[in-house]
Amino acid sequence: MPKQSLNAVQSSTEFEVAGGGLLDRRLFLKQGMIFTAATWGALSSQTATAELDRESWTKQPGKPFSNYGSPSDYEKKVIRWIMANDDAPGNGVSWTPLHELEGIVTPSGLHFERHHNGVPAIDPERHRLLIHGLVKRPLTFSVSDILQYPMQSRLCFIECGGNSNAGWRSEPIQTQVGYFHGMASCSEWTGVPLSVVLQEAGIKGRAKWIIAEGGDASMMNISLPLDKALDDCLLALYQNGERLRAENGYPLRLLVPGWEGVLNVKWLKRLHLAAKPVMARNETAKYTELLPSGKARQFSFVMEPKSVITHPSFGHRLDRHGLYQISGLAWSGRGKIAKVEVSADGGKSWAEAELQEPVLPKCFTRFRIPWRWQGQDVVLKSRAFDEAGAVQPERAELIARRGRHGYFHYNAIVSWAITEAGEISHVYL
Ligand SMILES: Nc1nc2c(c(=O)[nH]1)N[C@H]1C(S)=C(S)[C@@H](COP(=O)(O)O)O[C@H]1N2
Ligand SMILES: [Mo]
Repeated sequence: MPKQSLNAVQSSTEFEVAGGGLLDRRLFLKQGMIFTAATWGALSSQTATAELDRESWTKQPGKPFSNYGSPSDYEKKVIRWIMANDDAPGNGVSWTPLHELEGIVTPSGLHFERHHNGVPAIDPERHRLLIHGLVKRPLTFSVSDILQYPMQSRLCFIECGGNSNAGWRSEPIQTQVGYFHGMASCSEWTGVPLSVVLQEAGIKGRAKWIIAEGGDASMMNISLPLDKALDDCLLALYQNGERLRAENGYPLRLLVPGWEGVLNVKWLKRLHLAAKPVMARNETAKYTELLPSGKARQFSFVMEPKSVITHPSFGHRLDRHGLYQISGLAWSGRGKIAKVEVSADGGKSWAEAELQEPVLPKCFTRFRIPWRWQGQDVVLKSRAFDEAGAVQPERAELIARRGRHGYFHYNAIVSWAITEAGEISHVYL
């Protein structure tokens, strides 16, 4: 491995960002991940092998095999935070701890949950999916019927339309990224294209919508435009290689890539083809947005581009000066992330981050950029651009467009202020 001295790297590729330390993605592009300890400064300490050899785990046989693995005992603090109704504990949310995770895949046990009336204990042998309404042949499928069709996998995010809604508050919420933006998770989903089973039922010409209904005690239903159903929706059976988790829709859920979470009906039991939307609770009273004009925006399905720096972020503390790797997540319901820019001076100047492969449509994308902190006050921000040309807005722009009475679809730029002491808070800038 070629040794890069810090000064050589610095003089050839870094540039100063006004007041904000040094940000430069070319450090990564040119040298790849070939950073030596010298590049980063002394982050490691020398541990004598003899010392390690005295640890108990090197002396006794370890635990036997397990039929199903679980995280290390030292990682038990990495959990979903639950916010549920005291009187109806199955109604609420649990959040993905995005600030504790890396890469783009959400471990299945940490996928966020949004249930309206708890997690049903569905016996897959007895579950059925009915397709009826404006079809030539109403059909009923068992789960084993659906398992026989050719399948496809795709990595994609699911994000609740209510994710990040704390951003609408007049004061910036002080909480970890996961409990602010963690109603979004990303998995590899495998299942049967919805178009295949719809074609088998035969779609009548007047059909324009599909009313999808879940088999839980909330009987949640929602209207999905037929065009989207035929485009890229899946009847998902597997999540990250194993059958769906009960919380995420076992044995069958609808996957509606890039569109708001509520359309991804879990425990799917019915698809009713219709000429018009059903005007369900979740597309009238909820998941609509009151605009400054006094009119409400309805059927605002697509999740607009969003990004957030997860490291460093609220709850972390910078305890040394020197090089850091800023890391974060970006995603867009319109397609691939085209670019993420990072600012270390509150948005005066921006540098382009490296996008880690794979960069997939409607999927979490990990961005990274090296940054040198010299101990000054800084404000870190990231902004996402997608391939459809949409750009993540500043908060003031979003409010100018949408007003102050919003609750859903908040996707403004997030700012982290870092003090000289290395403390991080959420600010509006
Ligand atoms: N049957 C049913 N489907 C449902 C829900 C529900 O309560 N019941 N919640 C919806 C909402 S609002 C969201 S955001 C997503 C959440 O999916 P997840 O719990 O797998 O993260 O599921 C949707 N599908
Ligand atoms: Mo949701």
